[in-house]
Amino acid sequence: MRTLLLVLALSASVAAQTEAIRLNQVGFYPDGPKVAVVVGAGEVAVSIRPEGGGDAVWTGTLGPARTWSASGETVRRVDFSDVTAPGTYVVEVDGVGASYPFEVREAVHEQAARAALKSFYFQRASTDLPEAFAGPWARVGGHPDTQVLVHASAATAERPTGTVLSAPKGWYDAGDYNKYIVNSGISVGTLLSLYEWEPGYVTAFEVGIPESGDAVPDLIDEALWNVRWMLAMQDTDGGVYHKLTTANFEGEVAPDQATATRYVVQKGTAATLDFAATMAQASRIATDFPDALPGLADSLRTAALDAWTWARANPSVRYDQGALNAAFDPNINTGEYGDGSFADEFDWAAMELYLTTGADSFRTAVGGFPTGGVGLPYWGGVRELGVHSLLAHRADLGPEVNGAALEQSLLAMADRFVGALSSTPYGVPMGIDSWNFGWGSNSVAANQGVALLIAHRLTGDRDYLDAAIASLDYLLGRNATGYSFVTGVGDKTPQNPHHRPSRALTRNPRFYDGPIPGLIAGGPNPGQQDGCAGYPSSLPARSYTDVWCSYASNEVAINWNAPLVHLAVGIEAALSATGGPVDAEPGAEAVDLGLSVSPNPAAGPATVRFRLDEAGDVTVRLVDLLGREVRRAHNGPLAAGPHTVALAAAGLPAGVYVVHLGTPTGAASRALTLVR
Ligand code: G3I
Ligand code: 9MR
Repeated sequence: MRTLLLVLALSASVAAQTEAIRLNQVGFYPDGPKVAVVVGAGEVAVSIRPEGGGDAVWTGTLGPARTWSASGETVRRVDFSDVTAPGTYVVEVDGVGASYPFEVREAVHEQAARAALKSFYFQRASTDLPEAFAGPWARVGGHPDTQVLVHASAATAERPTGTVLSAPKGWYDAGDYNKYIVNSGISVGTLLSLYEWEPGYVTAFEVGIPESGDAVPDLIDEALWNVRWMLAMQDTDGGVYHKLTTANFEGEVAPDQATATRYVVQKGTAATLDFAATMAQASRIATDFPDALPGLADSLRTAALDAWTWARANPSVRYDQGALNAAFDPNINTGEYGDGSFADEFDWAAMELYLTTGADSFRTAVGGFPTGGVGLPYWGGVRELGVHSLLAHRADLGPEVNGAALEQSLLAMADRFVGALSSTPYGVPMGIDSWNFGWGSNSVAANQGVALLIAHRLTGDRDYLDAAIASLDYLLGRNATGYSFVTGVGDKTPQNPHHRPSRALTRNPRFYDGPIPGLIAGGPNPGQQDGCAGYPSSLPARSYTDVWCSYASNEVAINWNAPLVHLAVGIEAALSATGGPVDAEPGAEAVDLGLSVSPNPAAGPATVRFRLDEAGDVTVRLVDLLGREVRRAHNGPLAAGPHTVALAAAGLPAGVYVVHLGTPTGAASRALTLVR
């Protein structure tokens, strides 16, 4: 009997890990909501235990069974928000198993937020990414974009077909290497909006990019990388080219190997207005940094006004790739971002220009700003971006703008999302409307969270913030796929995103450290337009597959990552006790390649192996994504030959780190992902 009890006690503390328990794989705030969803269990007992065993710190019972038609699952929820003591825990469900370990602590999403913003650095075109900033994902630059041809569809007397333009920099749109103005607009706008709402926190938020430490916040520096490219996409008449693109998608190769001719193609009303809005907003923000960004605010404002003037004269020029290909060669077969309704683009541009210039003529030009109907933004529906800007500046609005009505409309939507926390099986806003699951559905979840954050900022009401956290919980694991959709963030994360730079790294004969971190996959999409084999289900909430070929569910894109940044950074900002990130020290250090690290130590030290060709002083350090040292495993002389060094990782927050090895003859780095 004693033996049996002992066995039971032991087995209780080593319950097998199961994917049937879905929860935010990163963790929870001490005073925040904490919910897990369990698939296929009865009304059984639940306990929260320290990782690695030990006495339960909380016990309870699973809630009532509920069926989600979007996933075809019957699930039960458990709310363990009463667990407030910082630590690393698992959820154990009787007869089901144990969850992935998760943390309870302040600033629990700070690393995830950093990774999400840093991913934009990894999307930069026209530049080397040195190891000092890119660690094991370093690469030589591609796409200088200094010899871009004017496509026949964009030809003018001043710039005839074949004219050579220079339009370097910018971010790659997604898993492909093209640069699209329409999608750039919403992405930059979403990031800049975060700065306008949270200037204090964002100013102190560093992510280890070449500009870190300058007088401009990293988020603004990063956005300007794309803005400076956008400026070059404006034709001399004020109109803006729809995109800078190859004729066809490039192969599965690294940027420097993707060398097909690049074109700027037809100007269009949507691109020109998205450009006008973005430049107007960026101009407003640039005035905060007159010394660091001399003259930029004026240049951006002029560009915005010229674009506005062009769009007013050309109010319905659609980018229709089929029509374009019927008329011009070479045919263009890359992403379309086609959109035939321009009222929302006019509104967005007018709202940003109104805020930036103070001139009421922009408002009257669109017949007055709408006062209701606030929904969620997406690349083809951008009015909300302007609404968010108006609300961010509501204290300065003139009587001609009905900010109160816009606020009420946004709050009405946010209230519905809050209602979803109790009314839906997973307790998340995502899926509240059936259209939520489409191509890039994770951006819907992220944008729901952003809307909730704005509601929280407007009212101070904690319910909105908790619902925004639920949206982040969805993205980081409390969903019907069991994935945390952000590369390198969580335990079960996308390994094969449709992302050419990551894909190309898998071909690196020396090593592969996993996909570039901080990128969010598109997510469940029952359209399954890629026709890939291997989708686990055709049900909306489960139509996701982590394979390269699944560009309809597993691609990444800047307009999906931008609301993730806004959501994760925004939550951290809202809950920051100090008004700034916990760790704000910038820094990065140059290194080369070449060592091995034991993968993903769940607990205990990581094992670092390397070989020295000659004796000398050696450092083995663990740094975070900013290049900041968080652990030092060795610092001193070592003999020539093979070495094994233990690197203590206990106590560090989960996330992506880099092991740096410094030797007299060279340096090396490898990724180390800590999961808990
Ligand atoms: O607007 C209709 C809606 O009326 C209809 O009810 C719904 C039902 O399917 O479809 C809606 O259209 C969808 C459209 O996006 C707008 O949301 C299309 O089905 C859907 O196929 C389309 O997907 C877009 C995809 O390109 C294909 O064009 C994605 O939004 C867009 O994010 C994606 O973008 C690509 C770029 O073209 C190229 N670079 C990568 C990027 C990400 O995959
Ligand atoms: O790689 C492309 C991806 O970036 C796009 O979002 C997607 C839809 O336009 O298309 C992908 O390219 C595929 C092409 O459309 C069809 N042949 C296979 C390509 C992926 O390898």
